Amino acid sequence: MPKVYVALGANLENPQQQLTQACRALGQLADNGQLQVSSFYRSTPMGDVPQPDYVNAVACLDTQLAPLALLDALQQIEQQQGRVREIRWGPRTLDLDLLLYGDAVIDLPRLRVPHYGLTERAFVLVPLAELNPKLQLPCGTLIKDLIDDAMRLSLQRLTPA
Ligand code: PH2
Ligand code: MG
Ligand code: MG
Repeated sequence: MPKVYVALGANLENPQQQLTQACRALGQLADNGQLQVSSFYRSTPMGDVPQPDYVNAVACLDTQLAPLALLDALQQIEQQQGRVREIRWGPRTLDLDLLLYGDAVIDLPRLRVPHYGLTERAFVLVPLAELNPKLQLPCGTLIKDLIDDAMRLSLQRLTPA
């Protein structure tokens, strides 16, 4: 069964609580009910839209859902938590991005895996490496080799509430 990694991000309406609630919903998608979750990290917004800081994390689960069925389920959780689709890279109550689906490489109009931004984003790479220091991309690159000190310093690890 494939191990999948999902990025979580929120910057509206109590972001930490949004992530905690999303983790409960993600746990229900896991085949064995087990979900591994990284620390939560505060990060400054990427992109040009002025908006509040984000809280970001990564979760890992085993699931029998096929990639597009999983994407549907993630979008349903976003909607349950009040996600309104508006400005690209604008503020949001919850963003769930499918980062990795086992070793699969997927290039569909609705879904690209590995996620296109994965290799450049500190708020994705650092929590991924925290969950699994040996994690590799399908091409064989080690996630931890993509992380530098500036990336680590750009994030503030939050202590559990
Ligand atoms: N998500 C965005 C836009 N900018 N910045 C941070 N720090 N974290 C995010 O998750 C994020 C962002 C749109 O998905
Ligand atoms: Mg998204
Ligand atoms: Mg995103």
